[in-house]
Amino acid sequence: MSDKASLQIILANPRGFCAGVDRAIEIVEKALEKYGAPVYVRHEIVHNKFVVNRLRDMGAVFVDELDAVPDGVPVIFSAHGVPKSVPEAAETRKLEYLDATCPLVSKVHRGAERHHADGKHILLIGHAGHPEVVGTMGQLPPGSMTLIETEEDAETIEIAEPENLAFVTQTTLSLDDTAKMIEILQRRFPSISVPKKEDICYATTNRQHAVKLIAKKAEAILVLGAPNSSNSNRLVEVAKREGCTRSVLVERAKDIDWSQLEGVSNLGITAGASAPEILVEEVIEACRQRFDVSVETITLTDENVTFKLPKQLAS
Ligand code: 10D
Ligand code: SF4
Repeated sequence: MSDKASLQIILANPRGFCAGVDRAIEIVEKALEKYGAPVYVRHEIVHNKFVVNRLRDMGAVFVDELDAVPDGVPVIFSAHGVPKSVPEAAETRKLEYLDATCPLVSKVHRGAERHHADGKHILLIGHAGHPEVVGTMGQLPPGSMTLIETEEDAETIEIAEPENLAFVTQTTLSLDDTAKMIEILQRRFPSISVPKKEDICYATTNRQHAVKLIAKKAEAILVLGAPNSSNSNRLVEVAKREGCTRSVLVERAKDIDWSQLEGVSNLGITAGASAPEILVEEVIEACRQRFDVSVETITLTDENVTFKLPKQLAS
């Protein structure tokens, strides 16, 4: 008989890497093989220090802006997307660049361009300052888009030509919050163009639905993810709102405040789209050191999405 307390771990499935993150990381790895180190990457390729440090050890150099990339070396744009001015500047400097923007983010960019070509003003639902929002805004001339961050923004925004309006969203938002904002916009601007399917991606959608399932059973939830990862933060919020108030974001096992788990016998675990599975395994191992652990997985759905590599790297 073990003298450790028992702990039932409930794993959410799907969790962790999405197809856009897999592709972005593979682009850096393949670029290092093709060109040799150093390969420059503008912004964290995905919002996870573990991923970034591993690629840095392989020869990737991470910089905030293109200005920091020396002439003559290849540069990769992160999965979150970039304003049009960035590839334009790379072309002017004759830099070889690879675009690791997730195809589902690029799809939002093209949607915004279509609305603009149709003469519409665009509302972008998203979080100010997030690189995806900066990238999406930067697809069009200044003034073409207005950012909506909250329900209050949706209630109060004044639009010059309300009959000529469309919206797009960041891909990693809370499904529930976004639905509320869209409802307000549709009430206030009945002729707003509504897409067939909103822009929140399949991975964000599945991870939020899956964390809701484990939140029903777990007394506490650990969400593996980085503080600057939008989709990971949304998982914590969703879990809390579903009733699991002891839900926290952790970057790695060493960040767990074990005192917060005192008395917990059912612990949910999930991971944001940029958090590698090895970090989930590390947390389970850390739990095994302290508890008599059993592991159960709750599956919402199995994902089978993959994206092609850019043509420069396709073998
Ligand atoms: O902050 P975030 O959720 O947008 O990005 P992260 O790198 O954490 O996850 C991947 C999601 C991307 C690239 C946006 F679609
Ligand atoms: Fe693409 Fe969605 Fe993953 Fe973002 S979270 S990289 S949009 S699949």
